[in-house]
Amino acid sequence: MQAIKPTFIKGAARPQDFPADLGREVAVVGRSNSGKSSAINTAVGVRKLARVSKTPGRTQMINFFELAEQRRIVDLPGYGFARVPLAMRERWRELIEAYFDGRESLVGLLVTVDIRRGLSDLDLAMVELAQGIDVPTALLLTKADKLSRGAGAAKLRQIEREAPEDIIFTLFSAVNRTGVDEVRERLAGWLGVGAGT
Ligand SMILES: Nc1nc2c(ncn2[C@@H]2O[C@H](COP(=O)(O)OP(=O)(O)OP(=O)(O)O)[C@@H](O)[C@H]2O)c(=O)[nH]1
Ligand SMILES: [Mg+2]
Repeated sequence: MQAIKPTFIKGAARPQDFPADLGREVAVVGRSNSGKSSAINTAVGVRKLARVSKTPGRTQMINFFELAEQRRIVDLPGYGFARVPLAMRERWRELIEAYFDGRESLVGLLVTVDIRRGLSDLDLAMVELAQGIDVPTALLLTKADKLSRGAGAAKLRQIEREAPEDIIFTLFSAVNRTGVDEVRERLAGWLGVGAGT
């Protein structure tokens, strides 16, 4: 397979706008501001591929990126941002449900969780949703640089206790690059193509 430079394909606000459901695709989902876009950029090694924002709830569309021919990574809109109006939350749910409902090319899901905040009910619901359709799922405990090594390890153990048993964890930081190699290996395993440099 020909490796290409990771590129933005399109943002889709409606299921009709999703790119063709061919090949393989990995999705990244998580709370608003949990570091989805930063994780994608760090993992694929392109600094400004996905838009990073200090304001939570910016990414309202499903953004599709191509890593190689028919190999995609998908930035899903964040959830759990209290100030988002109810109608928008409803739209988010419909869009996410449409995405997970029969997306044949979906081969893996990364759920980003700010390690300082721990798991929310919505994080657990996403994990359940993915497991219910047999999509391999891993939790990315993001912003690990914000905690000391000891505090990070303690938080990791706590989250492990709260999470479903068969779930994989990676301690991650887009800032000090903790866990980057692990995430790249996981992506390569799922997509069958190398990510990042
Ligand atoms: N310290 C630290 N900050 C991070 C890390 N990852 C992301 N951030 C910061 O957290 C904020 C949100 O990051 P994004 O990557 O935009 O988060 P997101 O989950 O894509 O956010 P939405 O698209 O709004 O849902 C930004 O200010 C980032 O710079 C990290 O590993 N360490
Ligand atoms: Mg984002």
